[in-house]
Amino acid sequence: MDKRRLTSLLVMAFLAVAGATRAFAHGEAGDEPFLKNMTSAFYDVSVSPAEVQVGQPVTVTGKVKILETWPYTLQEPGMAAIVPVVPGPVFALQNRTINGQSSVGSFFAEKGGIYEFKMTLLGKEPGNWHVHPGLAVKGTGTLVGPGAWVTVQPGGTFAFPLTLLSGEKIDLNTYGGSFVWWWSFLGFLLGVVWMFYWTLVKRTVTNLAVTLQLSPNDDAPDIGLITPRDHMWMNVLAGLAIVMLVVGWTYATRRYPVRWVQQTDWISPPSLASGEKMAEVNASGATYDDATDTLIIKARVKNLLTSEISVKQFILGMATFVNGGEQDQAKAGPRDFVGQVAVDPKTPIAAGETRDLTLTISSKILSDERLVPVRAPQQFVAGLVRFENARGGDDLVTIRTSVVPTQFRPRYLP
Ligand SMILES: [Cu+2]
Repeated sequence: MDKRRLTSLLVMAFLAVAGATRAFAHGEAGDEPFLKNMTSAFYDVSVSPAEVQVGQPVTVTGKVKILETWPYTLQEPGMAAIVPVVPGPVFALQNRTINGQSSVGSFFAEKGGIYEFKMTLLGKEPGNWHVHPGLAVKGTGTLVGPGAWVTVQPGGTFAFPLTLLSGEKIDLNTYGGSFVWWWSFLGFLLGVVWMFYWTLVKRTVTNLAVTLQLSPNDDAPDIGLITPRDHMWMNVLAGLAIVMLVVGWTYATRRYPVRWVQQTDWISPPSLASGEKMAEVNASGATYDDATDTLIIKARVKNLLTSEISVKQFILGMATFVNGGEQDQAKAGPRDFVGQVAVDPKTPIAAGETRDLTLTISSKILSDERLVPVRAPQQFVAGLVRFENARGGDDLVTIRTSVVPTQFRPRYLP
C-alpha cells in the first residue's frame, strides 16, 4: 500500500472516530417494525430510582403480553426469559420474579400469556446507562421494552453475597477469582514461551524465504532450522502442559469432592388474566402518514358490561399511548416511550353500546422507534387497547389491522 493511500485511510479512520456523536440508547429502533408490534406489548413499566451508587439496587417492574398476533414467520414462542437489556455487564441481576414466582432461569411461555415481571439489578459500573426490560424468546431473539436512563454514581462498593448449598457464604463477585486468573496465566505463560522460542530465537517464521524452500517434513538440522535440542525443549513444554492438566484435575477432585452439573431451572409461571372481559373490538383499518408521524386506527367497539367503559391506553410494542394529559402519561412508563392517543368520540361507551371509534396517534415515537411498517410487504399493526370501567378495573384487548400509508417521507434525498 502506498503512503498516500495509507494517509487517507488514517484520516478517514480518525474522522470516523472523532465525528461520532454520543450514542443514545442502544439500537432499540433497529428491529423491524413487525418484530415489535406483532409479537409483544410492554406496559406499566417502571425503572427506578434514576440514580444509585455502585452496589445499590435498581428495580425494573412491568408487564408484557405475548400477543395472539405472533407472526407466523417466526417460531412459536415456547421458552422465554425476562432479561435486563443494558450496555454490557454494568449491572448484576440479583433477583427476578415472573407473575410473582422466583425465576432463576427461563420460563415456559405461550401466545396470549401475560407476564408480570420484577427484576432487581445492582449497579456495578459507574456511568449513565439506558436500562430496558427485554423478553428473550427462544428462536426469535430479544424483544426490547421501553427504557429509562439510570445514573450509577461511583463511591459505593459492589458485593454479591451468596450462600451455597453446603452452607458456605461467598461473595460471587470475587469467588475463585484469583485462582482462575493465576491458573489461566500459567497456561498462557507456557504458550508465550513456545511462541517466543519459535519466533525470536529460531528462524522458522522470520525467515519464511528459507523455510519455504524445504519440504514439509524436513527439519533441516544441517542449516540449524529444527535441531534435536529444539525437539528436547518442545518435549519439556509438552510435558509441563500435561503436568498442569494432571495437577488441575487432581486439585479439583480433592478440593471440591462435591460437584454438581450446572442446573437449569425452568418454571411455568402462574397464569395472569387480563381482567374482566369488558369489550369486543374489531379493527377495520388504519392509515399512517409518514410525514407527520400520524397513525389513525378505526375500530368498532362493543361494550359487554352493564356499566360504561372508556379507552384508557393504546399499547404498541414498547410504547404506550395514553388517552389523557401529562399527569397520566408520566405514570404510564418511561417518559421517552409514552405518548398520547386521541379517541373520537371522547365520551365513555355506554353499557351494551356498539360504537365506531377513531384512535389518532400523532407522535415522534412511531418513527423514532420504527413501530409502524411503511415499506414492508405486510403492512400490519397490532397492539392492545386498554379499557377502563368506572370502578378502575381494566381489560386489554388485542387488535390487528392492516395499515395503508397516506404519505411517504422522502428517503435517500434531502
Ligand atoms: Cu436503550
